[in-house]
Amino acid sequence: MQNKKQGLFITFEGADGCGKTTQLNLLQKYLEEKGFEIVVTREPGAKGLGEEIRKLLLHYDGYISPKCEAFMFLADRAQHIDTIVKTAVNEGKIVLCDRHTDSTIAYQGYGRGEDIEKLKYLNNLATSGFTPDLTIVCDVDIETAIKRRGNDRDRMEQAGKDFQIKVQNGYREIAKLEPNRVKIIDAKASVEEVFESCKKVVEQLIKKRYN
Ligand code: T5A
Repeated sequence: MQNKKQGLFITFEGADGCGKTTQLNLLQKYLEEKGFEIVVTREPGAKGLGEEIRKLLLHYDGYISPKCEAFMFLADRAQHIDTIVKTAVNEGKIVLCDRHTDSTIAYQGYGRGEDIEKLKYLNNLATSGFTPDLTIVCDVDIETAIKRRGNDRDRMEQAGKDFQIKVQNGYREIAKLEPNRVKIIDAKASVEEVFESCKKVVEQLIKKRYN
């Protein structure tokens, strides 16, 4: 069924609490049942050194400058792509990644106000140009996302509602600029309904790649 020579790299994105991790987990189960070999991973902090960077990014109890924050996400990404993602995709696996380059553009660029073109350049440097085949952005109004998130807030989630709105608008801009790769999914509906939309875009990609 799956051509062992060709894997896929699918990323999930969206503002905090949008429901992307739930969708990623459902997709993993769905694709495994179809016989695909799946690797689930995340940024920041897939494992090892990345986990240490994640602890600092999300729980460091002091000031982190916006540029330092950006470089820490990028450092994690460079390690993650080189040690986990590229290998798995080259082995023919489907990699499902919770957040990737678009998070840096949406959060550090649109959210924190860092220069977007420079961030794109740095993303490219960190990944050596290795780009997702598909990016699913779970789009939900920020009030709903905040409710879904609950009260336990990490350092990034403490940035506030206005910040999350900028992030969400950032994702919408990214999708406009790269409509072939980036698909916006309406994530306000029930988990099952949202999954139907995810499945649709993933099946289109799989059909193109493996049939
Ligand atoms: N970051 C990351 C950057 O600033 N720059 C970068 O370059 C990168 C890579 C990562 C933080 O780092 C930032 C972004 C983030 O702020 P994280 O711990 O990975 O932090 O947190 P999040 O990515 O925000 O992920 P979460 O797991 O907290 O939220 P999700 O994935 O959006 O949501 P999920 O699926 O866990 O669902 C949240 C709750 O909602 C429910 C779920 O059951 C769950 O309780 N839910 C729904 N309820 C009703 N209807 C639905 N359709 C629902 N879908 C989910």
